[in-house]
Amino acid sequence: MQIVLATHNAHKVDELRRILEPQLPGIEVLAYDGPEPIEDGATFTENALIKARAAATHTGLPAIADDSGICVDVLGGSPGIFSARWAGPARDSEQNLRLLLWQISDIADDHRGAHFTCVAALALPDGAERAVSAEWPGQLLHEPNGTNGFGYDPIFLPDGYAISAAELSAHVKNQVSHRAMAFEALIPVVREILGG
Ligand code: ITT
Repeated sequence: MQIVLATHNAHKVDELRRILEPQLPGIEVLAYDGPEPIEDGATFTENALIKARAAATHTGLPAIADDSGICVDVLGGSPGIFSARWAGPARDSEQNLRLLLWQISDIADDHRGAHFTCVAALALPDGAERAVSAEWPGQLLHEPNGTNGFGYDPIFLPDGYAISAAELSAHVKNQVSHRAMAFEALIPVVREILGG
């Protein structure tokens, strides 16, 4: 049995393979290089389902997608679904991170709460679909630290840790992150529907 990973983000592909493959031994996880749909949903769930549906329709295979981002309390939940293009359509991670740091530069430590959100979605070519969501709480640092991970990891201090998400090993991040938790919840659904 095969399943398509409906993302064009190489970092997500890497994390998702590490999360999924040990738990879905009978299922071959394929990368997706088909057309990217317009992510014009108003929520993480809508966007995750848009991506999963597009890949399932294009490939004729079951597809799973991730829509994720960082939500900052003092910014009312932004960047949220706009995390990948916060500083503009170039989707430059470094510029996104710098803009966010600048926007909260005068905010004190006790008001720098934030969380990552991930919605994991499964869509089948026959139209069946499911989506589950998870959050990873923490706070934003004042300067980037660490080189692991991607995106906003260098400025995210997860609750319960004294180091940034970019200083965690891939092994640890993939056990505790928003992505790990959302896909942990989706895996039984995948197993139930596809067997594996
Ligand atoms: P696809 O739509 O092709 O999956 P994308 O990167 O555009 O790739 P999203 O629209 O879901 O995906 O945007 C996710 C952005 O949120 C991502 O580019 C990062 O900026 C941020 N993000 C999500 N998960 C993250 C993580 O684990 N660590 C750091 N930043 C993360």
